[in-house]
Amino acid sequence: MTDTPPSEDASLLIDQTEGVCTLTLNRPAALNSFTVEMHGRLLPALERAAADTSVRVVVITGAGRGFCAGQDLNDPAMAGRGDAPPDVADVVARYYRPLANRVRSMPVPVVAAVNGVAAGAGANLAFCCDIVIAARSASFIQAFSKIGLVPDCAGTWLLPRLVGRARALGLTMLGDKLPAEEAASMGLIWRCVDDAAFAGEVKAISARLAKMPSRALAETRRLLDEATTMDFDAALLREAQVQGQLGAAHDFSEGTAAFRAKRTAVFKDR
Ligand code: T3D
Repeated sequence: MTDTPPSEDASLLIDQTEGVCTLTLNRPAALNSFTVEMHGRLLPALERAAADTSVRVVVITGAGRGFCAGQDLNDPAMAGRGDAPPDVADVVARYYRPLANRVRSMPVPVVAAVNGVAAGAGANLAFCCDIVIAARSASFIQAFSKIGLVPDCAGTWLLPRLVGRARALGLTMLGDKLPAEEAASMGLIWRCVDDAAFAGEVKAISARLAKMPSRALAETRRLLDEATTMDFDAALLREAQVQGQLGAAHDFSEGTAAFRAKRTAVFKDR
């Protein structure tokens, strides 16, 4: 497993330690909102993590007091040409759609460590992740309605599935700040932890996921997502197909051998 020292650049910090690749959005003065430059670093970093078999879990977090405030509304990409309005469709197609698809199809689990406010596409980036842990002082805002847009970065797909239509509409239409504790109690995120315990909890859960069978976890996510548009029997069929594939793979034989030998399994499939 190759550990690399933190690599620093303007808008994204990358650290790889013991199979955990931590990507820190790093524009704290603007609450880590997305510029073209930051998009240009995050997506390739995710691509590299997906291709690097020594990476077993990805953590996305933010520097400073925010997680991510969505699109940087001052970025040149938001300025139109002359009298023409900004090409918002292009920004979404070029950056947010590939980002949501990439996070959602990573071959390893992705943890959102929400250290502070997550707004607009920043909130939905977190909800794209598999496990969302938030500090108690963090909050989530579907800020889109306040600036005359609809939710993007997969918010329209994710929110009703996570919390149901009534809450999804309340959150997106009103655009109120939702404290992390309420987000956890309505099932929008996995867990809210005290600020003092936040870093330790993120570390513990990431280390735990890094030792788990990555391929089975990624297939679990895929089946859960697929099943939302399937009937009962079609979902049973997909379970059987994927179970058949995993049953023939290394991690299953290792897992069962380790169980019988009463030792810790060492998983390696991707
Ligand atoms: O092309 C497209 O636009 C399509 C894609 C859309 C995706 C989206 O994400 S749309 C939604 C964009 N995001 C927002 O509308 C959120 C805007 N921000 C806020 O509403 C508030 O900042 C927060 C509720 C997130 C936090 O409020 P608060 O009071 O804790 O902090 P603040 O004072 O507002 O912000 C601190 C600084 O960050 C401030 O800069 P300053 O005055 O200290 O120099 C503020 O301007 C800056 N900042 C916060 N969010 C953004 C931002 N700068 C640029 N863009 C932002 N989104």
